[in-house]
Amino acid sequence: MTTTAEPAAPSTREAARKALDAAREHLLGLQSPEGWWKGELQTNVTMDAEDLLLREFLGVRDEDETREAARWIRSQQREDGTWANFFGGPPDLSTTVEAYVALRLAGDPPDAGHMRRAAAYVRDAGGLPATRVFTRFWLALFGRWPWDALPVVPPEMIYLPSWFPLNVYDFGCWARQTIVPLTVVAALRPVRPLPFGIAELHGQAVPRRREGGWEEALHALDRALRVYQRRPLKAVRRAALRRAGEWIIARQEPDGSWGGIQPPWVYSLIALNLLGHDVDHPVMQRGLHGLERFTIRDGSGRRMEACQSPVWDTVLAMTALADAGLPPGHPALERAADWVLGEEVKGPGDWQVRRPGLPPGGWSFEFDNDYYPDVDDTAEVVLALGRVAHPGAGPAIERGLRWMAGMVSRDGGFAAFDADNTRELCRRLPFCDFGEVIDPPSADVTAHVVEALCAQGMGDSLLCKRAVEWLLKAQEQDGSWFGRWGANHVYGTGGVVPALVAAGVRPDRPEIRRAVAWLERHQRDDGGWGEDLRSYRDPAWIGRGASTASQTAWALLALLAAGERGPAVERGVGWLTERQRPDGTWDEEHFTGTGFPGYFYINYHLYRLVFPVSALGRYLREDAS
Ligand code: R19
Repeated sequence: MTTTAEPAAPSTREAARKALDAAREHLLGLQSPEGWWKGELQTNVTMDAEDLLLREFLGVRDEDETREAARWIRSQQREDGTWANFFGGPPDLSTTVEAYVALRLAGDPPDAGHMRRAAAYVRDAGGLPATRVFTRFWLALFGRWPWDALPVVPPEMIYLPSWFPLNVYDFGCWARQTIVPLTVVAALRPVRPLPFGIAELHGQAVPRRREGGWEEALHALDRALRVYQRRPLKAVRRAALRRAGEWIIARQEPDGSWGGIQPPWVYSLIALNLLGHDVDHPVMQRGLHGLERFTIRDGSGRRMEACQSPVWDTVLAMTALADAGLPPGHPALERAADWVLGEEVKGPGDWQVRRPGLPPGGWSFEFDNDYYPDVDDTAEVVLALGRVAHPGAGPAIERGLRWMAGMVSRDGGFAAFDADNTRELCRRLPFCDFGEVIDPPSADVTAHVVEALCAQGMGDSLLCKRAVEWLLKAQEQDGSWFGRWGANHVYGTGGVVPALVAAGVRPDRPEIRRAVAWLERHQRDDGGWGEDLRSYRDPAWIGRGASTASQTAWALLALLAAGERGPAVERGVGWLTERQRPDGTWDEEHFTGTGFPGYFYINYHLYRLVFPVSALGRYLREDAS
C-alpha cells in the first residue's frame, strides 16, 4: 500500500490572493482602448425573433442574416421543443411562439421534428390567445391575429396632462417609450401578411383571469375605447398621431436607438414607417444602422443584445479594481475615469417632468441614452470616481450627488429612472401583461445611493437618514431584502448590508444580525450562494439555487461588511477560489440579473468577474488589517 504525501493545503488566504491576482489581470485585459468595459448583455431569443420580424415588416430582411439568426435561435431550443427566458428556466409560451414564427420565416418546415415539438407545446399551453400582448401585436402586424382582439391603446393618450392618471409619464420610462409607438401602430392597424399560415399553433383558448374591482373597471374602459376606436374624431386622431411621431423623433439617440433598449427601438421604427418615413429616411437609416452595434456574430450564429451596459460595467469594474488594491492613480483607472466623465448626461430628459427645477448631473447605463440617466448608475459612478485620482472627478461627483438628491421619491427611497413613478393602476391595464411598467423606489437602488452618499461624507444628511429608514422598513420578515434589478434576495441583501454599515448602522444591531443569519442559513453545502430566478414567482425558491460566482460574491460582500470572519466567509471564498477558471474568470450560465421580476432576466457577462474581484479584494484587505 502506498501513500502519497498530501501537499499542505494552502490556506484560504493564499488561495484568495492567487485567485485575486489572476482575476484582476483578466479584468484589466478586458478594458477597451477607450477606457470602458462592456460584457455581453444576454437575454432571450425574442430579441432575435423580433429583429427578423421587424426586417420582414420593413422589407429589409436579408437571407444571409436570417440564416445566421435562425442558427442561433435553433441552438437555444431545448429537447422538448421549447424556449425559455433564462438558462434552465421553464418553457415560455410567448418566447416559443416568437421563435417558432421566426424559424418559419427562415424556412424551417412545420413538419420538421423541432418545429413539431415546438408547435405541440404551444397548443398544449393554450395557443396564441394565451401569449402576451406584445406577441399578439407582432402577429397582428402580419395578419395572423385580429387587431380587434388586442387591448386598445389610443394615441390620444399623448394629450393627457402629466397629473392625469395613466398619462404617459405615469409609466416607467421603458414602458412609456414602448407604449407611445405602439399607440401609433395600434391606431393604424397595418397588415403585411406572412407568406405562410400558422394554424398549427392554434390551441384551446383559455379564459383570461379577471380579478374584479379595478380589472373590471379597466375592461369597461377598454370596451369604451373600442367603441371610440371605430370612429375616432378624425382631426384629433390625426393630430395625436402627428404629436406621437414628433415625441418619438425627439427622443432618438445619437446612436440611432430609442432609450438604448430593444423594445422602444423596434416599435419606434415600425411606427415612424407607418407615419410615412420609408426606410431611406435619415431617422430610419440611423435606427437600422444602430442595430448593427447591438448585433453579435460568432460561431453560434447571429444574436442581438437587448441593451448594452458599458457605463454600469465600467464603474463596477473600477470599484472592483480599487477593491483589488489598484492605486487611485493607476492608468487603467485613470483611463476609465476619463471615459466615464465624458459620459455624464448634461442635457434635459423625461425625468424633469417630475423634477422640473432639477439641473442635470446623472449618468445612464448605456453608451447612448441621454434622455434617461438613472440613479443606480449615477450612484455607482459616484462610488467609482471616489476611488480614483482624477482632476475632473470632484465637480462631476458634486453634480451627481445633487442630481441624485433631487431624484428622491416622496417616501425617502430611490428608484432607477424617475421620482414618484408609483401609479400602480398602470400595472392593471389589460395591455400591461409583460413585466413591470412602473418604477417605484427599490431597496437595491436606495442602498447604492446610501453607499455613495456615505462615501462622499454625506452620511449625516437628512437625505441619507431618510433613505436608511426606508431600507430598515423594507427588510423582509426573514431578514433579507428583495432584489429588484438583480437576482434576488441575495442581490438585495448583498447591496443593503454594506450600505447600512457604511451609514453607521452597527454590525451588532438586530437588523444586520438577522441579515447575516439569513445569508448563513442560505449558504449551500458547496460553500457558495445561488438563488434561482423562479424565486420571483415561487417563494419556495427564495435564497435557493445553484451556486454562482456573482451571487456568492454578493453574499460575501454583505458578510464582510458586517464584520463576519468565520467559517461562512472562509467557505464562500473557498467556493470562489476552487471554481475559478485557469484564465482567471468564472463560468456563469445562470442569469443573475433582473430586467423585470417574473418576466425578463439578464445574464450580465461581467458579473461573474467584477463581483468576485470586489469580494476577494475586500476579504484580503480586511483580513490583513
Ligand atoms: C442596474 C441598472 N439598471 C437601473 C438599469 C438596467 C437596465 C436593464 C436593461 C433593460 O432592457 C430592457 C428594458 C425593457 C424591456 C422590455 C419591455 C417590457 C415591457 C414593456 Br411595457 C416595455 C419594454 C422588454 O425587454 C426589455 C429590455 C442593473
